[in-house]
Parts: sequence; C-alpha cells; structure tokens
Amino acid sequence: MNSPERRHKILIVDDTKENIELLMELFRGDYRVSAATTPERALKLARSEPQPDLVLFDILMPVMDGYQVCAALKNDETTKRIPVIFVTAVSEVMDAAKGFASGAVDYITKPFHPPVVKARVALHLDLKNKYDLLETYAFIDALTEIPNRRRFEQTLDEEWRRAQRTGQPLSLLLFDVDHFKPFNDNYGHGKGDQCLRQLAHAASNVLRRSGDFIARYGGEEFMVILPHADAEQATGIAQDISDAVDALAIVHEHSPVDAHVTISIGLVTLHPHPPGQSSLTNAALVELADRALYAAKGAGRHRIER
Ligand code: GH3
Ligand code: MG
Ligand code: MG
Ligand code: MG
Repeated sequence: MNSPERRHKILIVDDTKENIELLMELFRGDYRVSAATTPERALKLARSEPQPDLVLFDILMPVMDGYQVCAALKNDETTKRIPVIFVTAVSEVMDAAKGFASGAVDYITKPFHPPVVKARVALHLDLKNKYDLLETYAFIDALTEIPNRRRFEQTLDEEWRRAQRTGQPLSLLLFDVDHFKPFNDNYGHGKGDQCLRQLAHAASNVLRRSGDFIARYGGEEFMVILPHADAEQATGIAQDISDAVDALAIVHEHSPVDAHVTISIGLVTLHPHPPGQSSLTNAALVELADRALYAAKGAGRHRIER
C-alpha cells in the first residue's frame, strides 16, 4: 500500500458544492486539496504553480463537460502529465471508455467506497512520482548532474522553433577540454571525472539569464544554448566561461597550451530571418558549432572561434 504524502496536491473539480465537500473531507488529512466548480477555474488552477499532482473530475458540468476539460489538459504541454481521475455518477461502460479516451488514468463511479477512492488516488500519485523520477534521470547526465544530450536535442528544437517565431537570434557554444587525453593518462580517470564535474559547475554558474542552457554533449564536450544572444553577447559569455575554467586552475602539467586545464570554444549565431537558415535541422546547427570548435583547436586551442 502506498502511503500518502502531504506535499502532494489534489485538485477537485465538480459543479456541485456538496460533492466537493465530500471529496475534500476524504483527502484533507492526507494531501493539500484545492477545488474548482467551473471548467475555466479548473484549467486555470491546473496551469498555475504549484500545479496539482492529480485532478479528480466530475463529468457532468455545464458549458464544457469533464471529457473536454480532460482533453484540454492533455493537449497542453504544461498540464498533460497531470493524472486525471473521473469521479462520476455516469456509470455506463461506454462513458468509462470515453473517459479513458480523453486521457484519464482512472474512472470511479458514484456512489463510491471511500477507501477504494483513497487507494486509487494514492496509487496514481505513486505512479506519477515514478514517472517524474524516470523523466528526471532520463535527461540528466549522471557524472556532472547537468542536462544530457537527449535534453539538449529537445531544448535546441524548442529554442530554434521559438527563434523562428520571434525572429530573435540564437547562439550556440560548443566547448571541449584541451588535451584531455594526456590529463587522464597522467592524473587518472578519477581526476578526469572530477575535472569534468568542476567544469560543468563553473560554466553553469556563468549562465544567469533565464533560458540559457548547458548540457554535457559527449565525453568532454559541452553545449550551451543562448536564446536571444547575438554574436557579440555570445562571445562575451563564451569568454566568461573560458575565464571561469581558467580560474579553476586545475593543474595540467602535460598540456602544451598552459600548465592548467583550458577549453576551446566554437561559437555560432543563427538568425532565423531572413529564412535562409530557418530550415536547418538540429544536426546542421550542431555541425556549424562543431566546425567553429575545430577551427579553435586548429588555431592553437584555448580560444573562441566563430
Ligand atoms: P583536444 O585538445 O584536441 O580536444 O585533445 P584531447 O586529448 O582532449 O582530445 P581527444 O578527443 O583525443 O580525447 C578526449 C578524451 O576525453 C579521451 C577520453 O578518455 C576522455 N574522456 C571522455 N569522456 C570522459 C569521461 O567521462 N571521463 C574522463 N575521465 N575522461 C573522459
Ligand atoms: Mg456535476
Ligand atoms: Mg573531444
Ligand atoms: Mg578535447
């Protein structure tokens, strides 16, 4: 049996005050509970922070029925992961099927047996927790604990599409540790790992604007997405990242560049308008940054190239 957790928030949606009271009474001891008597209010509460972890829906409501509200939640990127359970007097099997088709995870008919409703709610909250955890781990790099390549691909996709909508530039930085192989060879893989963690941390601290994003792209390569940043702003941030790595002063006696760990950075600034570049895929964008990085390596490392 899953034990309820007080931090969970449940939203109850029903057009009848008595029904709301009944359900509130049932859950108040275990969860934080809020209620809405109209679909509009329900959608508003589901979209505002802190979002509910689960929604209990009555099906029969004026204006917009529960199926429609459920479908609206499921079509909204920000609310589609919130599990919806219908609690309803409409008891025909076809209605349950319709409920599931609209995106609900469960369907409870009235009159209900309180312990069963509680158990089902606890079960779906537990499943949601596990799903959230799974999603977190799927997008976080285990070594550095920053976003991984999978998240990068997703974020680049979103930001590039947003740039095309807004006409704003988008800059990408790809940086790579200089002479990292001899670092590993001389100081060991453990020190190498530690170095990558420090780098990830230092670079993350440079990014202060909301929307700026960093991910570990591959072994010792990191990607930074800078929405709205033109070439000049991006160069400034690239320089700050390079300086932050220098400031770590991680000893690297076998680097021909410096006695400390340094990075090279490839920078590309993309302009969605005129639409010449707008058809570029993620892979093509990354390729541009990669070429700039290659130029930085070729020009002697510990530098930024566009
Ligand atoms: P360059 O300046 O041209 O980038 O030289 P480099 O030696 O850094 O380049 P190379 O691609 O030859 O070597 C990258 C090294 O990064 C080799 C690999 O062992 C190391 N590396 C990749 N991922 C990890 C990791 O997770 N941990 C550690 N410790 N090392 C890693
Ligand atoms: Mg009703
Ligand atoms: Mg490399
Ligand atoms: Mg390298």
